[in-house]
Amino acid sequence: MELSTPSVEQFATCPIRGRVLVVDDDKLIRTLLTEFLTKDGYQVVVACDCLEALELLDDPKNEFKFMVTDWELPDGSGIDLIRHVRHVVQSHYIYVVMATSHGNRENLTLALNAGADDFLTKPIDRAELIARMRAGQRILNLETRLTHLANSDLLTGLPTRRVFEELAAKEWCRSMRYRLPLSCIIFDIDFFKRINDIHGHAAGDEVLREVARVFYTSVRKSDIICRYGGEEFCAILPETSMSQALTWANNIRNRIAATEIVLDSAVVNVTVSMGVAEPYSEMEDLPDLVEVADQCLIEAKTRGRNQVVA
Ligand code: GH3
Ligand code: MG
Ligand code: MG
Ligand code: MG
Ligand code: MG
Repeated sequence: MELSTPSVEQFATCPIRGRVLVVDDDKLIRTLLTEFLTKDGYQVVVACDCLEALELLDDPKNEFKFMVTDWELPDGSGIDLIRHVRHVVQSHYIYVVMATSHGNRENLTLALNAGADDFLTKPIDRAELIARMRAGQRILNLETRLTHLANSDLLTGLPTRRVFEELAAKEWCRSMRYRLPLSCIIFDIDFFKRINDIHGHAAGDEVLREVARVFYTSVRKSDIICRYGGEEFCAILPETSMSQALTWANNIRNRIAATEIVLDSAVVNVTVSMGVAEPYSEMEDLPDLVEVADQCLIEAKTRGRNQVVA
C-alpha cells in the first residue's frame, strides 16, 4: 500500500486547506495571521481570549484542523488552551502551533510537553508561518489516510464491522433516548461459494465489490453500513420504521438481482437473502437487534433465498 504524502506542488494547487483557529489578544497579530493564512487558502476564525477560543473549540461544527495560539492571553494561558485541546477535543487531531515572543528553550519545551506540535517566534514571518503550516498539513493528511485505511474494508471500501458497531451503538442509544424508530437489515449473497468455485476467487472479489457498490449507492448519508463478514452486509437505518425498512430492503434486493456483473469470463447475476428487525422491549442493546435480524436472514435462506424476512 503506497502511503506517499502530497508534494509541495500538490499543496500549491490545493484550494482549501481547512479551518484555522487563531487565538491572540493583539489585534495587529490577528489581522496579520488572518491575512497570511487566508492568502494561502486557509479558512480563519479568530478569538481574542481563552473563553472565546474554548467556545469555538467546543462547537463541533467548527472542525478546526489547526490552532495557532498566543501564549499570554487576558484571561489565561495558551498552554491551558493546548492542554484543553489535547484532553477534551478528541474527535479528530488539531495541529497546534504556539506563536509567542517567549521563544527560549525552556518555554519551547513547556509548550511541546503541553501538546503543541510546533512553535513560531514573534514577530511572525510569513514564509516561516506557511512552511510550518504545510508541515502540519502533511501530518494531518497522513492521519486522514491512515484513519481511512483503518476504518474501511480493503476489498469493498465499505466501513469495517468495528466502525459500524461503534456508530450503530451510538445510534441505538439515541433512538432509545428519543424514542425514535430504528431498523436493522442484514443480508448475505446466495450461493456465493459457487461463484468462487466456478469463476475463481478474483471473480468472487469482483462480485463482492459490485454488490457493495449497489448497497452503498442505495443508502442515505445517515445510514450506518458495513461489510459485516465474508459475503454479508449490514445496515442500521436511523429514524426508519420496520415497514419503511422492508420497502428499502426489497428495493435493494431487486437492484442487486438486476445488476449484471461483468467478470473476465462471464456475466453473472447474484441474489441476496435479507433479514430485517426493529427494536422491541426485551432487547437490551444493539447486538440483540443484529441477532434478531440475523435469525430472520437464516429464515430467508431456509425459505428458499432471494427474499426478505422480518
Ligand atoms: P448461502 O446461500 O447459504 O449463503 O451459500 P453461500 O455459498 O453463499 O455460503 P457459504 O457460507 O457456503 O460460502 C460463502 C463463501 O464466501 C465461502 C468463502 O470462501 C467466500 N468468501 C468469503 N469472503 C470472501 C472474499 O473476500 N472473497 C471471495 N472471493 N470469497 C469470499
Ligand atoms: Mg498576548
Ligand atoms: Mg452461509
Ligand atoms: Mg452466502
Ligand atoms: Mg455468509
